[in-house]
Amino acid sequence: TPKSSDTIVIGSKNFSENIVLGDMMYDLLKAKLKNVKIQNKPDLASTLVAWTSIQNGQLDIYPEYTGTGLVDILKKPVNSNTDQVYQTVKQDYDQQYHISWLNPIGFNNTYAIAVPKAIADKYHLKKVSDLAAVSSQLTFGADPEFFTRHDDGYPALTSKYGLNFQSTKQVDVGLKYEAVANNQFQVTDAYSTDGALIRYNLVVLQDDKHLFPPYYAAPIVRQDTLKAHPEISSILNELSGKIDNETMKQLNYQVDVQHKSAEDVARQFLVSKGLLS
Ligand code: PBE
Repeated sequence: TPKSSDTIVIGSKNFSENIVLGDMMYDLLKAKLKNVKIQNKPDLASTLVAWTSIQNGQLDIYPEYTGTGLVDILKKPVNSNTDQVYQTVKQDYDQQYHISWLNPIGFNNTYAIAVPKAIADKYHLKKVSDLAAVSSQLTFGADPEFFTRHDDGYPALTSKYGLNFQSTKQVDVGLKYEAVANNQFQVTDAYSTDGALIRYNLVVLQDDKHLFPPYYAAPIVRQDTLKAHPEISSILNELSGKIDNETMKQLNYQVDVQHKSAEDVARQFLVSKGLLS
């Protein structure tokens, strides 16, 4: 069902960081955009659901990542130049989809291939390419989206690095680290800003063949929504430059490891930065 046109709907994907960012955008717009109804739709099933929803107007805004836009949505080749990736997604979304990329928030949440420290030590793993010699003895586990992302997910990982895992396992994104800790699998796709990386003693292997592009987060907004409410740009661009990699990891840690609510973590952060009273 389409939303009513006088409501601005913010969405987020199904992991804590994206939910926290969506909550921040919701709080900021609710406080600063007067006389407009703002609705929050957190925890959508996947990138594809968020993307489909913003295209058809069920969502107005959600936090997206430059590399995801480049490779997963636009199907363009991987590029490691941060500015070029941002300029490409900004221009192509603008022209092809009438969706605007606002300014980058400041951190890069890249996919990363991770193993428990004990596994890294046992098999002498430092780089992803080190896995080639031992992958047939190991199980790879990931959230469902990683298996379906053709150019920056499992298919690309295994073909680019010549990996042939003994088996694979899919788990809910929120249960991944517990599953590694319980040895249900030994190799996984981490997100580089995951707070749980701190908690679970995992080693991130170096992406030595440059499979992954940069993934800087930014709000994306439908242009018809921006036209009706131009203040949205300046309000949401207040987040720009406020969250670096380490800060985002700490915020994720509060949600995923300390089990604080995403809403509280988002609001407390905005208040601490003077963006919300
Ligand atoms: N990421 C890295 C992905 C998942 C992990 C945050 C860039 C994304 O949501 O697009």
